Amino acid sequence: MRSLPWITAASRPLVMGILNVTPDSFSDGGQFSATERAVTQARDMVTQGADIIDVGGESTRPGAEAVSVDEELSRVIPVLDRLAADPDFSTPISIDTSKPEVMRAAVEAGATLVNDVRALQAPGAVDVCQALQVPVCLMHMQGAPRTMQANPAYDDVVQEVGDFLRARAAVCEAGGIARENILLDPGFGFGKSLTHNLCLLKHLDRLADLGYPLLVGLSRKSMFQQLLDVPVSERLVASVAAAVLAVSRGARIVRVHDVLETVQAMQVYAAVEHANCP
Ligand code: 7PM
Repeated sequence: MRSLPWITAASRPLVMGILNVTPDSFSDGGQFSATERAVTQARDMVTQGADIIDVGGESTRPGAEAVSVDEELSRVIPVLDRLAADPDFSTPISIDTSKPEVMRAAVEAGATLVNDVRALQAPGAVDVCQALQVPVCLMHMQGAPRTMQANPAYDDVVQEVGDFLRARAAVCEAGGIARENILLDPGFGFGKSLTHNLCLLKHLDRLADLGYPLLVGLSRKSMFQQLLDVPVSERLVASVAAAVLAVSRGARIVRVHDVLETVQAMQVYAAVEHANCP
């Protein structure tokens, strides 16, 4: 994935499968089994139709503690090495990180897209991505993961998220990252109330109008807990519905846990979009 035309040219919105390589999701301990399980899950998601696999070793959940560079590397690099060594695995991989050291090592190990919830604001991150010549996803977050859901506040959430994303894209372009290599993401749930999330989804077309492909992550998020009062295990239907609403308003990539169901929904969406009607 040297640049992004294949995203805008794709016949349907693309589905990015979430691969968390954190002790939270692999609680039986041991790096070996965590790596094995992640590799198996990556293959399963590809079988289910995933277009991209997003590998992440840092938990960015609200309230989460920071992870060291070495710890993050020890989680994600073995997974990338295993997938790179598999001749049957050719699906593009993105690396979900904010650390320049992890970005570089992951791309050297085969990742072809950098997904950063901090929009390359870490010192050196823009330079590393410029040197690596990889596409980058710049996400909006208000505050920091540990505290961002305490009291999110905006005068006009759509305007402010758009202003931030436009400014970060400008910084990246000034730093030598090609405009064609920039994706934007409003960051659902990252320092946003339920109303903020709903307004961003309702007016996502205004963010699409910034002119960069949009990626969105709504899958299983706590906005559905607030809306429906259902646990994580019962948020599939809401997540798929939200993904369809997002692509209908211009999103080009949806980042999800439930790949099979979301791919089917995207096929229905694309069939309607492309229907030849007399
Ligand atoms: C707990 C709560 C664990 C929330 C993980 C999360 C996004 C992302 C994440 C997103 C992009 C999740 C989040 N969310 N990257 N990484 N966009 N680009 O639901 O919305 O996976 S972490």
